[in-house]
Amino acid sequence: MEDYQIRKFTIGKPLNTGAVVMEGLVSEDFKADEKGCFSINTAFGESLCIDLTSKEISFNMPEDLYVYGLGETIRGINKRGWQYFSNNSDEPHHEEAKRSLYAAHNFLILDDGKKCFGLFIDHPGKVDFDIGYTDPDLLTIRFEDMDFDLYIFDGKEPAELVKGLRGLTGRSYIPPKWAFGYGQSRWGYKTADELRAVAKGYKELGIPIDMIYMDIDYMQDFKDFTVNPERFPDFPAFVQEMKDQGIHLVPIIDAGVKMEEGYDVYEEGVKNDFFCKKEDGTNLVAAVWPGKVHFPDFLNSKAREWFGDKYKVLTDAGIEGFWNDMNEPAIFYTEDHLKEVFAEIKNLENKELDIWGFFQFRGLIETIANNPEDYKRFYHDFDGVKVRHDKVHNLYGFYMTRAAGEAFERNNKDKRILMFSRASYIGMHRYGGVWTGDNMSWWSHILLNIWQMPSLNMTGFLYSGADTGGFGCDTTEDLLMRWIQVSMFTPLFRNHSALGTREQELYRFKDMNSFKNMIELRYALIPYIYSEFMKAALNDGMYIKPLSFEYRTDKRARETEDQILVGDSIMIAPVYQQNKTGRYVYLPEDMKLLRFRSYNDFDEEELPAGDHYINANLNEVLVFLRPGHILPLTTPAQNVAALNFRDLSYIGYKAAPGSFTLYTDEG
Ligand code: MIG
Repeated sequence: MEDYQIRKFTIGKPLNTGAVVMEGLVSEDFKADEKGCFSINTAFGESLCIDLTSKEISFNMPEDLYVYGLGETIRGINKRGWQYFSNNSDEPHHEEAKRSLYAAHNFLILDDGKKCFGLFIDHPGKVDFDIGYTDPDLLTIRFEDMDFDLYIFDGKEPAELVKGLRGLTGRSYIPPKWAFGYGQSRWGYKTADELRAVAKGYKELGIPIDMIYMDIDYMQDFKDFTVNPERFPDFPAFVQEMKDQGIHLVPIIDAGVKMEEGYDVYEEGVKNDFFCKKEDGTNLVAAVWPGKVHFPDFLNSKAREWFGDKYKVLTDAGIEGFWNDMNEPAIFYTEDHLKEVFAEIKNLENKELDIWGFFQFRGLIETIANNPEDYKRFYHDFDGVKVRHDKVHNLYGFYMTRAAGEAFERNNKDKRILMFSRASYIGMHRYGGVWTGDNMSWWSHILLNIWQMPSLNMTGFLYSGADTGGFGCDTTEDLLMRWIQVSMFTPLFRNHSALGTREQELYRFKDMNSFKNMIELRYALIPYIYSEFMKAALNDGMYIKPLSFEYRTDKRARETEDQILVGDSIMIAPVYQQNKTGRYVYLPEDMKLLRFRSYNDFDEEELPAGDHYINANLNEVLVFLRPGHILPLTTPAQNVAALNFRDLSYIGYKAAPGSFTLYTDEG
């Protein structure tokens, strides 16, 4: 008997998105009144109203209600007080004014500290979550089409509702063990020699590293599944050379396929009708990195199988991990819209541009990328059903990653392959993780990273992390150090930055010794991190939790969103502001402070529950051990494969021996 119950309500005629794997759930009967409304009973009474006429779901939020969920979004852990759109967007400005990022994670938990329920809306189009934006006390969920499956989760605790979602949508993706190591990435590495130099930079200092990422410049003219032969003369040999140093190369794959005669992926796709089509049946012509592209129709299972098998080109060369990018899909422009824009510009050419003309003119150029109208110009063959893209927009990244995941199951049976994606939808968590996209080297984005992690964990995306050090803008040494002190606890730990920004490989900075200490500490913690991650994955739990999930009735704990629980044993309280050598920390119970300077240099101090100002110099990380718990540590090594998972040392706090269960496997 599970600790949760799930009820299903089918509204209209929803498409099967593939999010749900649980079988045998039948929709409950409901009867709408003459106005087209009906209500669903929840822990809060007959409280959830479905209005089929105005196409919305509403719920009156009591004053002390917390709203969790939505996975990868902006703003805090409690989502109350803003409006969020599930509308996967290539959005490089992760500002609090925005409404969408790259993902659609339509899961909410409503909790007043005593009772709770959860809901998952399985709808692949745009969904508007107005969580006290229009009316501070009202949750309103709006749709363009009233075709969706609504799942209600009943349980006593938020964690049970999370479990329910996983029971419904399947177990979380598990990466290879080496994917818990540290990775260096940068948009701009072009040649094998440049990648060798990165490896050397780390090796010379003895800083552990498991991965170096290959961004779009490894390809020949940005063509998927090609490797530039001049820059990588013998690619398989190079992959092996890196592996001999304990480093995995992880290439990027983009959604768009370059249109070019003689390019096999293009030609096969055209021949077999595997690309997305316009109303008139011709292939949509869009533009992304390679210039003009077609978009593979990942929603068509035959196209999916074909595209998935292409990853073999790289796995045959020894590659064991990938990141899928631009799969919202991002569109620089479509050929059709560009024509319209040029025609309108011609029109304006001989006119005097008054202020409105000027805005119109500027708007023409500004809106060519990711234009909402462009997403209505093409169609999918969703296994026999023709659907306009915007109706299933949020599935595209999921199905691209599914293509890869299903192919790995076929072609790389007994092996785990690293896979994470930019765009996602619930259900994709079975096939890969996510990274949180193009953040900035801003202090506020460290905090955003802290907020996103528990929310992503709620929606099943356990293997996740942010571009450490910040993607856009110039980083600084202190920002990178503080960010590492957060990312060293996230399963995906990758330093990544954009072309044209300050280089941020660790060996470029002054206090390399502290960087080395931090990375070594990560490696010393990997037996713990891996153990806690695996337990969360196998038990449908969470690896990173908000304090409120554990200390549910403690109002202060609920409102503390800049401290998070990592696994069962520890809480972290990162410093995320510049020029600070400490911070206030709220302890919901007595805890033992571990102030780490390195894996073997740390202070221990027992602290009573309550508020404390805790010092933390730039080279110090604050970890709080919970009573009755144990933190295992190993001796760091140059990569995960060389780590000792057996001879561990243990730090305990009021814990009996045996209060920690270590999980390990061959990875
Ligand atoms: O339009 O491949 O989010 O991580 O470095 C930019 C280049 C395309 C966006 C990804 C980023 C990556 C970049 N890509």
